[in-house]
Amino acid sequence: MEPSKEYVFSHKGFYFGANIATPEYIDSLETFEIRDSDIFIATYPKSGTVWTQNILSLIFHEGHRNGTENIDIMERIPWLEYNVQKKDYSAFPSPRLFATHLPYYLTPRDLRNKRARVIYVTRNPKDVLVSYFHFSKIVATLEEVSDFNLFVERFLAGKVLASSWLDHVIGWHSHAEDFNILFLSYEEMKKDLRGAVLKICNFVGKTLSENEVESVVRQATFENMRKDPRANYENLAEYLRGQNKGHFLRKGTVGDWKNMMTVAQSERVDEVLKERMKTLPIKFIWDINDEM
Ligand code: PPS
Repeated sequence: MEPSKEYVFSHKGFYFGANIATPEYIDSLETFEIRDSDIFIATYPKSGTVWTQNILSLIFHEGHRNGTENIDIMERIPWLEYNVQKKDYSAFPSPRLFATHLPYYLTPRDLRNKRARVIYVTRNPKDVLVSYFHFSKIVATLEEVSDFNLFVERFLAGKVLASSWLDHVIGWHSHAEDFNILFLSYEEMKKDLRGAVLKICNFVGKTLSENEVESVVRQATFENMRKDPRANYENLAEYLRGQNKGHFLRKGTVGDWKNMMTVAQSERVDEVLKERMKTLPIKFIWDINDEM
């Protein structure tokens, strides 16, 4: 039941990727120097991180929007907690953009003092679980659990990289007042991408022309992101188990869990998550036809 130490280590109550972070580096982030203009995307894995990274990159980088610059979004929006990417962030021009899967309590102290901005994206946990299961098969830095039933139990027990989905989401929501934060959901982005792009622009204080907004929305659709090598992760071949195992941008839908979970598995997820989920100020969307 415990995740393999080959893939994760536990630090301060949270599972980190063994080959991509170290406890010392995580601890050093407490005093990471924050600029008021910094923008962080915070998520539990598989909730729409790269999608939101792509949107922010398109909003801020004209060269991405008009196709004149060929810079990977991981370069533009690095992962805060991964040493492998550690760069001299003090030399980055403002506004600096970061992504993170950190739980709220391990983020830089000044972020928890309402400095900078955070966009926190949630996705319904059944789709997260299914997406995570498939992702574990294609990424070499994650432990592959081929038995889906076992993966369901691992996920529900928080025995995966980034630990418990519920703790992550409840943690960020119940400490919202410590942060300057915008909450978004994967499902609302899916239902109204333009609306989500405008919400983000408004939150980060960026005014785009009508044409620029259209361009961001067009390039942030699943179909177009899948074709964009700057955004589809497929140039990260070194992290993949095998090119034919699947795509990072896999399905990009709401409700795909229904194609994977049995009724019993779905009920098991409900049973474990339901009570505490009721404490969240979120209406979860389980199917694309559900009303927001
Ligand atoms: S990660 O590894 O934690 O950074 O993964 P993350 O980016 O959070 O989530 C990956 C899922 O997001 C889907 N995705 C999209 N859906 C809709 N539209 C767009 N543009 C888009 N971009 C990424 C991606 O396909 C993964 O979901 P699944 O369900 O596996 O397809």
